[in-house]
Amino acid sequence: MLWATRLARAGLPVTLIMRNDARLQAYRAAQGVTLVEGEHSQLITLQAQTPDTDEPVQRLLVTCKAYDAEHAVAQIAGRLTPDAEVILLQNGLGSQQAVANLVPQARCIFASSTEGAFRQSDWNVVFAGRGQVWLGDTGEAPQWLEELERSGISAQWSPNILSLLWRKLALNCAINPLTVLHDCRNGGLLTHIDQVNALCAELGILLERCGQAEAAIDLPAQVSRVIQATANNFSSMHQDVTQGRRTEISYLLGYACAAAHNHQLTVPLLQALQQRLEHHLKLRGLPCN
Ligand code: KPL
Repeated sequence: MLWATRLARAGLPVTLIMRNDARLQAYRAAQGVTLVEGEHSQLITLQAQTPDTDEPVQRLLVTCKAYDAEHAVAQIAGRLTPDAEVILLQNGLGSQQAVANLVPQARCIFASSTEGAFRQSDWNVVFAGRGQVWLGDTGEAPQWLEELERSGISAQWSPNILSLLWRKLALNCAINPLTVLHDCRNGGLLTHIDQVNALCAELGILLERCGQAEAAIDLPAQVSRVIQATANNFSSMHQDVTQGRRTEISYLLGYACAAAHNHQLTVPLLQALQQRLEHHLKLRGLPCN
């Protein structure tokens, strides 16, 4: 919603693809999406449809959770034009590759964002923190990058997007599960910093083994900086668990442990963390994947 409202406000054509007909009807009743920026709020009306609409899609922005991405794209796959671009904004790793395998004819662009937003209610999004978006694949930057800038989305092309995604994954593995297990805000981890640093050391070895040595540089220092900068926030995984939602564990810790296994690397701390987290989720009746 944060992207759609800003693109539409800049005069670019945007269509929302809703999960199903019930969501489409709910959206129509709201008459648009409200974007809240500080004191200012604006109702923006966007075209909307369901996946089964018979209309070609040239550029698809996928913004759902990592575990929903493959299914969401599968519903649209038949509508993609031969020169389609699919921009993937999922957390962690694994879902992007699954989508790329599903639509090999499309240009799949991976993205990572530090922008902050939350939904105040359905169809009402609060722009909580300005940030940066990195997009990339192995090719040249597309022309439309300029359209993002024009819409107020600060975007940068990164030919090495995988390195950024690995680094973000490592950071999330070092912070998010511990905030759940210690039931604390990110800043609460300052009292468990030895545990965080030990995880960073293991993650650094894993990154190097996976050919991502650059993503391992100064990892403990960066993790520490992020903990301090977001000390008052609850991590996304902590929020998922408190609100009884499925977490993205398979695309974070699960992905890291599987990568270690594929490289015959033992990661006892990450494995123990994954087991403790799975146990914690099971006790709360939440899925472990
Ligand atoms: O990305 C985050 C998350 O919560 O998923 C951090 C950076 C840890 C901030 O909370």
